[in-house]
Amino acid sequence: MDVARELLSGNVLAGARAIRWLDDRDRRGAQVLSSVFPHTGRAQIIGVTGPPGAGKSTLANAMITEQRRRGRRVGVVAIDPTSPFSGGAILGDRVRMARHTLDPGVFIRSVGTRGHAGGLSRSTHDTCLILDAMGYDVIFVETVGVGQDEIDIVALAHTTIIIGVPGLGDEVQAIKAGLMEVGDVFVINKADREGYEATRQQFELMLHLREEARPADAFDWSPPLLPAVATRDEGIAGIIDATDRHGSKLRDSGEFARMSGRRERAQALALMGEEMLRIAMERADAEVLSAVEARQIDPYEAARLLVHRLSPVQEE
Ligand SMILES: Nc1nc2c(ncn2[C@@H]2O[C@H](COP(=O)(O)OP(=O)(O)OP(=O)(O)O)[C@@H](O)[C@H]2O)c(=O)[nH]1
Ligand SMILES: [Mg+2]
Repeated sequence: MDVARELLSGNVLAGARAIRWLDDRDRRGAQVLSSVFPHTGRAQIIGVTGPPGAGKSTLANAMITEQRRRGRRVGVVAIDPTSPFSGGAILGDRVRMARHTLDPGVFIRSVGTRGHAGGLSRSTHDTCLILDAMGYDVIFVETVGVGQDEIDIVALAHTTIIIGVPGLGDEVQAIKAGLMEVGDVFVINKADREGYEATRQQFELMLHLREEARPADAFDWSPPLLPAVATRDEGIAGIIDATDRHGSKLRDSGEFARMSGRRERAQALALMGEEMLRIAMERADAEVLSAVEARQIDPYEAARLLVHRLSPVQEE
């Protein structure tokens, strides 16, 4: 099968194969990506992040339904940071999202690290490009947690939804530490729970402070703060209204294309870094390595010599 052509026409088997090749670093993956790349850059990538158990998957599930109602085809990338020892979370998500698995307008993939450094953001990026080429209008990227990895992954998204829940002081601190800056739409899920009002006030204060600190030349967007009860589908239409508004504003201002461009640039640099490391490791000078092994020179000196002795790389 002509994988590139098939996936452009939306064939999910072709899409899955391309993603697997890219994950496996099979050469055919890069070839497919290069033929479909001109057809990417259209999908709105929406990052969904928040602390463990906040209701990200339940909410994503409800948001898929709402996007489908609005006539859109939806891709979902669920990040599995525990892979290759994937725990119960993704399995639970599969069950939770089961109602969408028979819908040809929805394509759900989970990505793991496969043990490669930087693998998570690379696989996520590749998967998003393939889904984009397959013609999905919206791609949800769900990540667990609130650490630096999540912030990096979220940097991939055009629109970022940050989910908080009532009654967790530490979590609010964690969100404050980094995610407050990158969120475009804030949701307090489990609004049916006790402590909603106090959490809403905390978020409101943080958003207010962020507004005050916003540089005059920054993108003109004030992040809304919305309540939701994902398990009862409450507040979902309002969230999609907000991500739609954000998407339109990005497109109208030209920022959408600029963001996508910056993302590909960052990806190119990251791939260059990986490639250079691989090449350098392969060509490490044996003499220098023996010398350091025999303790004739120290590791710092060895590293300096190893870099120095690298020969220029010829294009293959
Ligand atoms: N009361 C209440 N429970 C909810 C709500 N949304 C989700 N839950 C429940 O919270 C639990 C966790 O929901 P998930 O959607 O798995 O949360 P998650 O953020 O995806 O969890 P991880 O992926 O494990 O981090 C489940 O038992 C949900 O049924 C809500 O709005 N109200
Ligand atoms: Mg989840």
